[in-house]
Order: sequence, then structure tokens, then C-alpha cells
Amino acid sequence: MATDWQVKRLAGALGAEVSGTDLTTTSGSDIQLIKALLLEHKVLFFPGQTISPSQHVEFGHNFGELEDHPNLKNPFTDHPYIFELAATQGGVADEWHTDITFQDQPSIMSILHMVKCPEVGGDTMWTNLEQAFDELSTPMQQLCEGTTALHDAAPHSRPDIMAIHPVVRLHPETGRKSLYVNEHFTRRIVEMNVTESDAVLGYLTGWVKNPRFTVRYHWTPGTIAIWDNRCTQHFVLNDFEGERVIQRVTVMGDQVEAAARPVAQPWVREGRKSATSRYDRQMRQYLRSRDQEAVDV
Ligand SMILES: O=C(O)CCC(=O)C(=O)O
Repeated sequence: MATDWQVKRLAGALGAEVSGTDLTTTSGSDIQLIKALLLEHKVLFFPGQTISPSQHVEFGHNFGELEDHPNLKNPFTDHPYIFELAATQGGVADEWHTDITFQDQPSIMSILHMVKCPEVGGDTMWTNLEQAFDELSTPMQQLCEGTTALHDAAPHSRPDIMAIHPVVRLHPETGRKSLYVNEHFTRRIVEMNVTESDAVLGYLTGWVKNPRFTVRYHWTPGTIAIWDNRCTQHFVLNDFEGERVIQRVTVMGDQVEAAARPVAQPWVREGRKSATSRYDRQMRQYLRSRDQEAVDV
């Protein structure tokens, strides 16, 4: 069956559309082909699928362990392992992000089913984080490789759920380096003071949005999109009227590997407290709980 597939690249940076497939009847070799195509293109689109929530979940199991969304509730569907966003219920992901980076082992890939979409607008964009890293200057690459960043679930009203990841991660299958900070979940460069961190994070999260690194996809109902969360971010254009419903299956299970060791200890201000101490409170809390966990183990 895989020999009937047609693969069309959609942009210079990433993204390909695959036609001639029925994802409800995939064989082992089809899954291997999808994995290979995903490594090559980073995000794949399969238009015209007819897939039930159970078939969607079954398809997801081919790629690893699945996880329900840790913080958000679905508006309509309560199928286990399906995470649903509906625009009329506030479910429009219009800030650039990689999925659930506030967890120690963030999602490795996501499989989205477009259930209902507007005729005009509501496109989704993805950006290629390997290219974004490659095109930084050498001094900036070195600065990024020597640092880590604190991520949290504040957008889900859970700033207490936090993780630290390298600013530059290695892809476990290709060994390539990606810039791994996003404006939705990344709060602070751990080794820098807050003003330095704000400047660097502001720069990097803006840099990854350069249109040259991106692909923009216009949806039709039934399309399945699969993306590699280890080397991409995505963003929904909030430019439409009416309803838009997506269902996502999220594949878990990846310890983020750093491209290099951090060049410094976490930046924690010593001495007397002051009005600006509040900027360091969250990072202190995270470091204290991490140190306590190490003692408990
Ligand atoms: O609605 C979309 O197109 C993308 C959804 C999204 O951002 C996500 O599932 O993380």
C-alpha cells in the first residue's frame, strides 16, 4: 500500500502532505515509512481521512505510550487519550509552543485530527527548530548550548508544575540540535539573572517565528497532522469566525538530551531580599524542590 503514497513538500523549511493513504489500515511497514517521513519533513499532513476517536488512539499506539492532557479538560469528548480543543470553549492555541514542555519528559510527537474547521482562516503554522538553531551566529549558538531553561504550566493556571530543559536539545534519532524554548511555556534562562533572561528569551522566541523557518497549513475536515515535538513549534492563527474542533493524541516518553553541559550554576541572588526578589521566587522554589527530591531519593 505504501507504494501508492504521494508525498508533496509544502515549504522550504519543513512540512509535507501525503495522499493515497488510509490511516485506519496501516501495516508495520507503513508505520516505519511514516516515521522515516516524519524525520525528514518534521510535520506531515494526511488529508481526507475518515477516522473515529478509537481508531485515532489505536493509530497513536503505533508510535509509543500515550498520555491524556495533564491539566486541561475536554469540552465534548471523554475518550481516554484524546485531548480536544474547541474554539467556542476557548480552545485556540494562538501562542507558539512545543507540546507540554513543562513536564520532565515532554511529548515526542502529536497526532491531530481536524474534526471541524472554518472554511477561511484557522490555519496552523509550524517552525523548524533545527534550522532556527543552525542559522544563529556562533556566539549565540554557544550561549544557548551552555544554558538551560525553566518551563511551567502557567498557561493552564499551574505555575507550580515546572521542568528544566536544555536550551539546545539533541534529537535522539538524528543527533541534530534544536532550539528548545517557546513563548508559551518557557519562563526563565536558569543560569542568567531575570533581565538577561528576558532579553535572551525574548530574542530567541521571536527568532523562531521567522517565516523562513515555517510552514502554514490550511485545513479541511478529516485531515490528520503528525508532528515531531522534538524539533518543532506550532501556532494557530486566530483569524476565524465560528467553531473549530481538533482532537489530539499525544505520544510521550523522551528524556530531553542536552547538546552540552550548562556553563554555570543556576543564577540565584544572594544576600538581602528586596522588591525585585519576587522575580527569582519561582526558580528558587523549583530548585529547592529538586534538591529535596534528590535528598529523598
Ligand atoms: O489547533 C491546532 O491546529 C493545533 C493545536 C495545538 O496547538 C496543540 O494541539 O498543541
